[in-house]
Amino acid sequence: MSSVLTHCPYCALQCATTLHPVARPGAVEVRPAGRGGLCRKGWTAPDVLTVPDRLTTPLIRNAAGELVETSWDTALDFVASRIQSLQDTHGRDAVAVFGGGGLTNEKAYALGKFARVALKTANVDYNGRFCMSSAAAATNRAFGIDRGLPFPLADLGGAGAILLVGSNIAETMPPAVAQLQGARDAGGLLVVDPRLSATAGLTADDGGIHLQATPGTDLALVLALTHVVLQEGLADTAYLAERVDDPDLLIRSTASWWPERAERVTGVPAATIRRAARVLAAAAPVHGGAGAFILTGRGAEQHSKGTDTVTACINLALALGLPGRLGSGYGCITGQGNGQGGREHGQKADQLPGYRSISDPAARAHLMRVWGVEDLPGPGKSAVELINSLGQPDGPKALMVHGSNLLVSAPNLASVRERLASLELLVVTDVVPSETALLADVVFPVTQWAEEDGTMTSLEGRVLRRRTAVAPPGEVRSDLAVFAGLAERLGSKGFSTDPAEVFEELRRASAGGRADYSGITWERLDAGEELFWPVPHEGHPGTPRLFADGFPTPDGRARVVAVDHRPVADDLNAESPLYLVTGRLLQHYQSGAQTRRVPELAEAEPEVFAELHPRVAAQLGIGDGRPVRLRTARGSMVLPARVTTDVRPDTVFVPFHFGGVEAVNELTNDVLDPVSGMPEFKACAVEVTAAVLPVTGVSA
Ligand SMILES: Nc1nc2c(c(=O)[nH]1)N[C@H]1C(S)=C(S)[C@@H](COP(=O)(O)OP(=O)(O)OC[C@H]3O[C@@H](n4cnc5c(=O)[nH]c(N)nc54)[C@H](O)[C@@H]3O)O[C@H]1N2
Ligand SMILES: Nc1nc2c(c(=O)[nH]1)N[C@H]1C(S)=C(S)[C@@H](COP(=O)(O)OP(=O)(O)OC[C@H]3O[C@@H](n4cnc5c(=O)[nH]c(N)nc54)[C@H](O)[C@@H]3O)O[C@H]1N2
Ligand code: SF4
Ligand SMILES: [Mo]
Repeated sequence: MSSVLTHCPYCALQCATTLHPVARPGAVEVRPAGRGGLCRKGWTAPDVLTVPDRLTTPLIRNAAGELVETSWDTALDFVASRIQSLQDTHGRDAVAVFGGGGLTNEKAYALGKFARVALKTANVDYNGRFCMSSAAAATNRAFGIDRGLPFPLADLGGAGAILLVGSNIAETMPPAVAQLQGARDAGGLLVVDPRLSATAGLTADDGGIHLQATPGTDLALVLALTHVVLQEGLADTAYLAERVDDPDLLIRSTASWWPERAERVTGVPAATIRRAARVLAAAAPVHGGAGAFILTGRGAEQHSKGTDTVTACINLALALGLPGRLGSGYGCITGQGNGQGGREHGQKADQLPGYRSISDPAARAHLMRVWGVEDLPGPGKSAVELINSLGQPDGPKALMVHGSNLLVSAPNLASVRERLASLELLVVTDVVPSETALLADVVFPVTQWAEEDGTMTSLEGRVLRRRTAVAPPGEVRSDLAVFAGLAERLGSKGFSTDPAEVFEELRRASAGGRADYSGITWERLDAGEELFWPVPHEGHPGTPRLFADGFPTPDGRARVVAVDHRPVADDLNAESPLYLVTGRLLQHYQSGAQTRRVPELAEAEPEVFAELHPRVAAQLGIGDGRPVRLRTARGSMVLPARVTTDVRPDTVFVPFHFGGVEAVNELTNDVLDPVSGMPEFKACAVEVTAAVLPVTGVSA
């Protein structure tokens, strides 16, 4: 076998790799195929193909309560008959489907179609709701479209200033740090993070600015930055007059956020706020600068006000005249491998393929034609609402999970556990026995990246080919086989197990939609064409940059939405005087289901820990490595302290990649952003005490 050109399985950067054959069955060797190289996760990704506990046959729970091996036919027959009887008794919506942003476009599309056409249920949503949904909601309402980066990533390289709000790309997308170099050289890297993250650390040598704001106060900070821009006459008034619907609203909504007021809320000195605003403005095209970008990550977005915080960032970008200008703009740094494509083709509760709205009669009519059906369900519940409804009197009695490890990554796990336990049927499709799979009644084993063909859409809206390099082990099949096998048994036709066929159907389904893939073919991609959606016909070159000639809103202007600061929902109180903040480590990916199984990564970061400031450690009378107990309104856990001046004294940071008693989501708040349905993963009040227990991660 010769080498195969494909992409890394993990994050939305989708670094290009070549896979090379090795002697061991099912194994490959990886080499970088792009300019940026790979991070440690990318280098070690092949290990996941051959982990000792890889799922290789379907599993079914026997009378003794154990998961035992079974055949595909037995498992599919069982699941189909349970679905049938639950739907006969409780109605169509009694079955729910939960998808993932790591699935290929073909899998994600087939999942949404399976839910709407074969199950005829409204209850479908996915883990992207935990990820970039607040940015999606904000960009949809401001620009009329949601493509994470509406420009190629490489455009960042030429910028004179980049404001990163709650993004730690030095750990979460290491090869992308190269794109910050221009801004760093110009002293224009501005990072908002309550921690001196690896990314915030980059500002130190280069004259950039780390704005170490109190958790949950980005909205106030960005309102103040915008205030300074407007008050100091730094705004792009011609742009505002031409391209923005209501410039006065922008001025009114930021008028009361003078920097001294923001300093009291955020802890960032007023002088620093003024300096940051001036650095950013100086790089804007209106002042003849090299270009300026504002980028948001999960630190800004995973809050009950995440949509409004992103809106404030967009308003600041509009004030400076950035969106739609070559070499400038606003973007959201999408996270999951197919976080972008996964949100375009119908896994989302309110959405049909091509980023169409399920409530739009014309969109519904189009999909009914493509799918050959007479009716479609309406919008369903967003992820956390869906989870909270499981097993309730009016809620779903069965859940199918594809590509998410909810028992680690969903907020307020005590509640998630209770809801999953109340189900009559839990079906999990995965590549490894994740924490969630181990709870299932039926488990289907599926192909992963190097074992399958398909497409992924990167954070910049570029569609990429995933290619097969090795045969999957044992009885492993694609998620497509689960959908097709069940659809057939439920009496639905038109579900292919061939990803190339599914993509052809996706092209037709997306045609005319906002995310139009109809002009993309695997042949074009295989010929090396760089295609950014929309690509409305086969002769179309694709759309690397959006908004050059206007915004896809009714009048072509960007919408200003007035927003204001509000505190985190579960704010500090006498008993819980610190903020608990969660996030990522370089070595682990998401729930850790994959990376905790890679020896090199597991050795580098073997267990959960809590970063605490030395002042907090001194108050507790503890040293580095000693156990502390964290307690929030939802739960408590014991874990070792990592004492560091990198966190604010009012902040405790815990990574979320660990399961069981090490899962920080036992403590997080499942309160939602009212617009996006995003839970408040990033901040809640926590009580920290010295623990007397040994560090075994005991939860109580
Ligand atoms: N190594 C690694 N890389 C990944 C992933 C992974 O799991 N591991 N996952 C991928 C995915 S799906 C995603 S979504 C991306 C996420 O990528 P990022 O958004 O970069 O990741 P996080 O670590 O969740 O959050 C970023 C930063 O937000 C800070 N933060 C916490 N609270 C606040 C706040 O209130 N305000 C501000 N301004 N900052 C705050 C944290 O200290 C953290 O440094 O990464 C992708 N890449
Ligand atoms: N506290 C806290 N919690 C968080 C976050 C945070 O910052 N803090 N971040 C949130 C964010 S941004 C995200 S994206 C979520 C992610 O969290 P999850 O939704 O749990 O995502 P993963 O861990 O990537 O889970 C993917 C699962 O799918 C499996 N898998 C991989 N490929 C396939 C496939 O092709 N088919 C199928 N069926 N399975 C596959 C993997 O083995 C794994 O078990 O976590 C969220 N949770
Ligand atoms: S940055 Fe993301 S895509 Fe690139 S190698 Fe690392 S995990 Fe893979
Ligand atoms: Mo994410």
